[in-house]
Amino acid sequence: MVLPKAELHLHIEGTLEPELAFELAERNGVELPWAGTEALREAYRFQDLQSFLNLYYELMAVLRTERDFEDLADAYLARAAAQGVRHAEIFFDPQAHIARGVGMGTVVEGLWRALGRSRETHGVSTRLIMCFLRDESAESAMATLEEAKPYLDRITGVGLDSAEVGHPPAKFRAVYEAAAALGLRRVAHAGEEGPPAYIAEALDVLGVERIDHGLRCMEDPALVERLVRERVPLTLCPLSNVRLRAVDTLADHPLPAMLDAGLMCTVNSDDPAYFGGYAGDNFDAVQRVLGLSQERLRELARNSFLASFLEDEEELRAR
Ligand code: ES4
Ligand code: ZN
Repeated sequence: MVLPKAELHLHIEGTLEPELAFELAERNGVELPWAGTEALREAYRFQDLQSFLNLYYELMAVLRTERDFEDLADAYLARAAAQGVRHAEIFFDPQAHIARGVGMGTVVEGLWRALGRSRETHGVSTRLIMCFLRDESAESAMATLEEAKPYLDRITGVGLDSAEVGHPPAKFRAVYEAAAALGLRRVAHAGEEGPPAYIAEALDVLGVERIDHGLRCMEDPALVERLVRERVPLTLCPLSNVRLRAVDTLADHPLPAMLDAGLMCTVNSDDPAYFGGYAGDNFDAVQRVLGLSQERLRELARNSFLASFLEDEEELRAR
């Protein structure tokens, strides 16, 4: 049986499969430096977060029109639904598009064409979370928040992603304060490649409600104790951690220890086109390789709804 689940850590640009990338390249007259889908898939051998991000930003060149973003989101939602996803909280990176001359309106309206009808077409409810690129300036993040103001009825929250090390959460204090004042929910990537201190800083300085990844909390027992006590959800992405070499192999993943410690873990896919699997594939992998019990898997699925931004009534319907 496929477990009903919510996906809470998913970059929509990271769902761009090579086949769709080539289709969009053709449609938009964009030249790609790979001979074909096979050659592109072979380029998906990453050393770390940065080597992945370089390819991830390069391939975005094929996303140009509202229809491109609609097609991207529709393809993701169909795949997610087939793997038991009933609710998806979807990240997007507006600065990466604005820098290429593709405006906030094109991105949000395009994504919304798919998201707005997703309950009917795919049986998946959705939320949109706008991420700031932490390797860009705080001023750029603030300008991006300003540009998003006409679309706030479609944007539930803000997040923080891209290259982590050297870009601590506190850099974005003012923009998160402004986002909170606008009624936006707050999450941030922390403790993927960055140190455990970034996790505490995201909670204390940015006021986030969830930590994306948070894997490296395990290096700091006092921090683990705090995360357990405060029931801070962590959106873990096991297959991503293997591909970006945050862990050596899936068998070395700390998920079982994290659950045993009492942490509120969820399992998600991050950038499924690049990391070899969607939400259900991540669940299957941790069951198979880490030997998680049915009870643990049900706990992970339950946590995903509890940690979501669904309202109570919607949450019950989704399950
Ligand atoms: C990302 Cl895995 C990961 N980490 C940080 N930023 C990202 N953007 C897309 N995927
Ligand atoms: Zn991520």
